[in-house]
Amino acid sequence: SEPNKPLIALLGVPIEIGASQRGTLMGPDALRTAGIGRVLDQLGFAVEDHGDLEMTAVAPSDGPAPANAKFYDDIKAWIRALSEHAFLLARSGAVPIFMGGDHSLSMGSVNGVARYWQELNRPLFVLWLDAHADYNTPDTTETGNMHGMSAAFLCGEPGLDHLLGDQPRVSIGPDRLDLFGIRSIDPLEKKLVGERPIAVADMRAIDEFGVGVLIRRVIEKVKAHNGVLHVSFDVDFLDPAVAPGVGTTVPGGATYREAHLVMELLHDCGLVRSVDIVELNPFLDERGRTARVAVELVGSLFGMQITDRRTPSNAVLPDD
Ligand code: 4U7
Ligand code: MN
Ligand code: MN
Ligand code: MN
Repeated sequence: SEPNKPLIALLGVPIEIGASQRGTLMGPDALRTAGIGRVLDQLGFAVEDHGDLEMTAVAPSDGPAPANAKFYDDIKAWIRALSEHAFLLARSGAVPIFMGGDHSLSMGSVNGVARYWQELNRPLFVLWLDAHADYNTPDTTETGNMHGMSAAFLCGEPGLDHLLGDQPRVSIGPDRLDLFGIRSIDPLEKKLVGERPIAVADMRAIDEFGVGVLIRRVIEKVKAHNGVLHVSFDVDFLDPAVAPGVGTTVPGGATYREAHLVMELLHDCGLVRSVDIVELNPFLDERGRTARVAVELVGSLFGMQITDRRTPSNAVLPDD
């Protein structure tokens, strides 16, 4: 690919068994159909589509699967393969975009990129854009669905301890996780999140302070630690009126413009090094609307602007 263009690597991860509703396996192709590659190409990136991760072999059984983790053996095979692939994509110098697939895939994508940044001694922070906290463990889950456990796993919570097998496990630490947009959390999950030093911008905080203030707070924290940022974008972060194509809709989500502003601010900070787009369920979508919105948001995240004028950073006085 052209040497002077920044590189984006697309990888489809068509996993659906982490969720209760079937259909997220069609997510990667819906994002392609909605033009994710074309949009990034037009923004000046060299885009490499690595196709879909394929699950050829199921990992050999290494002990009994934990109780309350549905499809554990199949998911662990996905996660191990994905963690290795994510590590290699990050090491290649590309910004990887992991196209789901349900949110269980983040256990592999984030673990893999975290392994790369750990080798460089740059702390990785994770921004979790989601209606849900995804902070269940096999002990707290009410459903057994592993897409509700990924953030907890990444923060080193116990219960899925052998999931990665021989892959090195790199916990990000709960103080490096930002839950953003949450409005549905289970009782035991809420208790666990409350006991951890996790930053939470729930929908009430977003209503009170606006996404501009709250995203800047996330960005300042990452900057203060000389860190980099992974964005894990669950499309149910969006209000169901904007994004009907998800299996776990929760009312009261981010508006179209709130979500774009989040992405625009993230682009401007220059710290985003990897992205998940998860939970898009084309089987539940209305004429491709949700896939199209997701691709438009990816556009904003990678530099699409309404005007090409610089925005003042303090929102009061122009910079010059
Ligand atoms: B998603 C849930 F019980 N908390 O654990 C659970 F409400 O990736 C939902 O954010 C999890 O969409 C949602 O099953 C997972 C449920
Ligand atoms: Mn495919
Ligand atoms: Mn999620
Ligand atoms: Mn969710």
